[in-house]
This record gives sequence, structure tokens and C-alpha cells, in this order.
Amino acid sequence: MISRTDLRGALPEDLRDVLPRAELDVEAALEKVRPICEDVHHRGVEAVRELTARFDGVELGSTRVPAEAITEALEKLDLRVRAALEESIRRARLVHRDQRRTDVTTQVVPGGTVTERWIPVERVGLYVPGGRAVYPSSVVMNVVPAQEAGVPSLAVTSPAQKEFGGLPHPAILAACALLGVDEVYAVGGAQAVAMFAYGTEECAPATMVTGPGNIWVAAAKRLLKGRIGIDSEAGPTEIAILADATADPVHVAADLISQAEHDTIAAAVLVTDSVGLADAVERELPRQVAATKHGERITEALSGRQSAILLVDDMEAGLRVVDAYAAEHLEIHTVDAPALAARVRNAGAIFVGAYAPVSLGDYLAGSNHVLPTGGCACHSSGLSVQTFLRGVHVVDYTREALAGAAEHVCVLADAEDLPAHGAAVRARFDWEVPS
Ligand code: HSO
Ligand code: ZN
Repeated sequence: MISRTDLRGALPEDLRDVLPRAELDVEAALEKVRPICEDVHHRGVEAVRELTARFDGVELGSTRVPAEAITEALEKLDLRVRAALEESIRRARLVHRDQRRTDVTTQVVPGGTVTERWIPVERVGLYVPGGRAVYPSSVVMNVVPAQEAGVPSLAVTSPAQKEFGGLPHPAILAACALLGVDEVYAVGGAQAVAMFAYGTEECAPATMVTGPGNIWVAAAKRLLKGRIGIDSEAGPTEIAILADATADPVHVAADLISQAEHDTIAAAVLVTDSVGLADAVERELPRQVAATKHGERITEALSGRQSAILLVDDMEAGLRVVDAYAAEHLEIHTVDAPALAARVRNAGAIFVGAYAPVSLGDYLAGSNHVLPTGGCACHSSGLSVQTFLRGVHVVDYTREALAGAAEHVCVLADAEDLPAHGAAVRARFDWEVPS
């Protein structure tokens, strides 16, 4: 069900040779998406309506979801789901509130200061998928950091669904209601990203669009990036587990399966120095998969080339492997889990010990579940308050403080053959600043 690679003895130069990442060909989708985005740009809401009829089979009156539909979705929401979402929101708010930045002023010289001012982006459009993956939890994970960052205007869009009378999935609407988001659109696909980028008669343009989506959404984000800010492109989900002989194979197998459940191209990787654990997990996987609902999808993900059990000599080698892999989610199941976790450099999120499974992080840890995939964890972070803030330097110098810097500015300007730069400083003084 899952392949095993023995890396004992020597680690490969490039780990990607051992463990390739599944990839989506977003480039190929760009050409299909370009005319859609141009159509929305030129014809606005009319184009959005036509595209929704063509792709989703829904004739929209207004693209905006009426307020009553949002309230009604919350009223009809299962009470247990409501309570769980409320707790998820409460915990996420606690963590994300602590991520807020305070402006810092540095006095560089007497009379010369630089303040880093943190300003939220003006308006965020959040895309929420509506197909197989209807995740109200992802609405929470996107909306909470934007709200805690102080984003003044926030809109959600999700594909119109025939079976729900042309509205987005009711669970999405209910999550919006719980989060206090009342601006929701029944628009999906590339046209939704274009709607936020260019604006329409019914939807004001946004400064940034975030949220996961299918390949068309990813292509539209890539195409319109620059005109509109985007979050990182989300790839298939991945879990890596670093475990020694003390790990419980039942937990390890269950956690690998939990993320494989997302997608046939999801990656599940176990890195261990224990042949005994590897054997036990191999025995455990088919037993648990047989008892689970999405067995076929999970089996395909686990047997794919992107999933594996990797045997290493010891935990030092294990650390090197997981750092090279840079997993979206990394679990540590070892005797000294906190100490080992502290040494990890590359992971989207780290889950320490036996009682911090990724599913906790997906829903209720308070951490964010929008995390870098595909190895991007070595240079990027997950979604946070910071994603929605810009740090702006505010430079404030007095005449005296500028005078004290003038000579150096002029010298550097001349050295770069940009004398007008120096002249801009000299123009403020009636004496000649030597160059
Ligand atoms: N594990 C997914 C997020 C998710 N899980 C949503 C369940 N619902 C990517 O981090
Ligand atoms: Zn998940």
C-alpha cells in the first residue's frame, strides 16, 4: 500500500529523486483562463453571469447572495457543527490576535526617525471552493487572520450550486454568518478571481484575493497577480511524520491516512529509524483503510510515488530528511519530541508528540491550516495576520538630521552617477554640501 525506501548508509544528494512532489500543470490552464478574465474585465457582471450559466449551470439574478440566505443557512446549521465552528473561531482568534504587529519607531540619529507602520490591505476577496472539498474550516482560517489584521472590507465568493438553488453551499454561508461576513457572492472559477481583480457593477474590486481553489482558480491568480495581491498557490496536502521506535503505529498510520483522505495526489511520508515501527505501520495501514469511508482515494494517495516510508540511520539523519522535504505538516513522534521539534528548520507547521495530530491543527488547535506545500515551507509561511499587513516605513528627519546625512548621500549619489539625487539634498541648504 505504501512504498519503502531504505536511506540507511548514505542520504541522497537530492531528496526529490527519492520523493517527487505531485504537481499540477497550472501553466497549461493559463491560456484557457485568459479570455475569461478579459471578458470579466470588459463586460463586468454580465460576463460573470454568462460564465456562471455556462460552467455551473446556474442562471444568477444578482451575483451577490442575499443577506436572508446567509442568516437562514446559519439557522439551519446542525447545532453541533455550529458549536464546533464557534470554538474553532474562538481559538483561531486567540492565536491570530497575538500576531498583530505594533508600529515601531527607531531613532536613527537625534531628529531622525524611521517608523515601521503596519497597515492592513484595504479589501480582501476570499475564494472558497464549492466542489468535492467544501471546507467551512477553511473559511475560518482565511477570514480570522484578515479580520484580526484589521482589513476593513472582506468579501467571500464560492461557486453557485445547482442543488442549493444557485447559492453557494449552505455550510459556507453559515460559516460566513458566524464570522460576521455579510458580503458573499455565488461566483466560482477563474471568473471569481477576475471579479475581485477588476470589480463589477455588483462587486467592488479587491486589493487581494486569497483562498484555495481548483486549477482554473490557481491559473487566474497567477495571471492576475500584480494587478491584485494573492496568497501562495496551494498544492496537494502533505504530511510527514518523524518517528522513532517509541511511536505508536496506530497513531502514525491514522495520521498518514487522515491527510491522504484529502486527495488522490496527497502525500503521506513516514521517516523513521525503526524497522519495527515501519513494519507495524505497514501492517496497520490496510487495516485502518479498510474501515474508513474514502478508502479508494486514500489507497491511491498512499500508493502514489509522492508517499513513502523512508528508513534512516538515526534521528539526526531523519532531521536532515524532513528539513530537505519541507513538509506542509510535520509530526514528531519521538522520545524527545519537543527538543527535536525545536531543531526543525523547514515545515509549514510542526505538531509535537502523540497528542498533537494534524487533524487538530486542521480544525481546532488555534493554528492556521493554510500552509505552504510542495517544499515552499523552506521560504514561506502559512496564512497569518502578517499576510494581510504591509509594513510601511515612515521617514521623518529634521533639517539638522538631514544636514548630518547630506554629505554621505551626495557621495553615494555621485558614486552611482546619479548627481540629481545629491542635488535634491543640496537644494534644501543655502550652503554647498561638498560632493
Ligand atoms: N489539511 C488541510 C486543511 C483541511 N483539513 C481542511 C480539513 N479541512 C490542508 O492543510
Ligand atoms: Zn486536512
